[in-house]
Amino acid sequence: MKETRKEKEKTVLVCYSNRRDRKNYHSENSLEELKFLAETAGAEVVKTFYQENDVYDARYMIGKGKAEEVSAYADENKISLVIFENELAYTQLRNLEQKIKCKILDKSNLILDIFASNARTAQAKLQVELAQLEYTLPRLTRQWTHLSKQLGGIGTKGPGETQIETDRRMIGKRISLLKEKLLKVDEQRKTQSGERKNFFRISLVGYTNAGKSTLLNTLTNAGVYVENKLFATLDTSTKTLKLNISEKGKKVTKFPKKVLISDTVGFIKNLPHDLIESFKSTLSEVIESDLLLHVIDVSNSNFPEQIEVVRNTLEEIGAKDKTVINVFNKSDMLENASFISHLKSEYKDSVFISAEKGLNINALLEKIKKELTKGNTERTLKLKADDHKKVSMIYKLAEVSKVKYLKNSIKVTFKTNDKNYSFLEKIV
Ligand SMILES: Nc1nc2c(ncn2[C@@H]2O[C@H](COP(=O)(O)OP(=O)(O)OP(=O)(O)O)[C@@H](O)[C@H]2O)c(=O)[nH]1
Ligand SMILES: [Mg+2]
Repeated sequence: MKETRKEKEKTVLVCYSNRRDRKNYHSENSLEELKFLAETAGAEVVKTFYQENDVYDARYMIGKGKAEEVSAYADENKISLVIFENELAYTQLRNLEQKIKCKILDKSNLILDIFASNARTAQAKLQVELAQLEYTLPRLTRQWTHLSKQLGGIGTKGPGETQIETDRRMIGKRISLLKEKLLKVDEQRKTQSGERKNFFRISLVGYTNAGKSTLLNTLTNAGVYVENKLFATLDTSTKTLKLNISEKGKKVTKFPKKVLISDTVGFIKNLPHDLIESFKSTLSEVIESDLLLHVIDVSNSNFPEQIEVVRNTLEEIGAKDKTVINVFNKSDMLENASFISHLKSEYKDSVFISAEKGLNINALLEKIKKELTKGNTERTLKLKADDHKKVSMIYKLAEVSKVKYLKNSIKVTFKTNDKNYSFLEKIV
């Protein structure tokens, strides 16, 4: 169940940016995203502080003067939460907490908090708890955590509530237990996905809020949860994609092979590494896919950077070499047609759609079909005369053109790719 918070926490956002330091360079666009994240978590953002400076302050991240300014503002305006775009080191956090008398979180804490309230299945809950504990362990001694039972709200859910007074050893034990449990869940998943091995598998990947779930619904009537919030989806849902769609006046190509399509968790810039690690089993669907649809929110002015983030995250999870179709979504929001043709020349293998309005979906399906039949060549197999089961297997995995019943055998001619052919060859 989603937690409903009665009163929104009055929140201030802080971002330090340094043009000379790649790790700490943040454009003002990052603040827009941080605001969206904070609001997704249920915060009311009342002010943002953006500081661009070439001198990095080891004690406070932002300069001492700026920290005092934030502190004074927080006092005057009864602010209960300050969120930093930058990842805070333990000493910076401690120094800031001495100056600013309210809860202080960084972006990773915030993302973990959103994951904690959006986790629905047992697996997602285990994964989030593990990531939270791994993140909390080296940062255990923060001052406000002693008060967090009374304070409640953003950043205090999950292990924060129950484990504050317990020592590192207890957390360490819990981490091992969670890892064991996840391993079991993963084993079950492997058995299930073993059964799916013979299907053509597609995964929807992309930046959070790009429209992945909306596209799954449009393609399959899946009825999955769609929301204008970040990280609405944390679990993988897999549906069958029907491609044998007849179009007026056109020859209908039959796709006997079953196609599965999965929606999964979105990515974001600086997604905490602990989260990626613990979500590996959810993300393994992506790794095992034959084709990725990279859904891009083309209405977001920041989409080129988002594309990079997604590509880098795919590389991090080991899905770098997958075949990808770039699906530029929300193109109903674009008014400039020349912009689309410019993008088409810049991004190869792309298609412009609106998942919500159902625009240009056929063009996307055509691209999928092309991938599906890529490498299909004609082949022949000879089976035993009574081996009808294997014949039906060939029908499942290939486009059969001829079946000849000979005296002691059946000769089947069909079109399929190398992967399916070697599988069929093995079972025959
Ligand atoms: N204008 C427009 N809005 C869209 C389109 N597709 C999706 N949206 C909206 O974008 C928001 C996010 O859609 P989702 O499908 O939940 O996005 P997602 O990629 O699954 O997001 P997460 O699961 O949170 O990572 C929702 O408010 C959708 O209604 C589109 O083609 N056009
Ligand atoms: Mg979604």
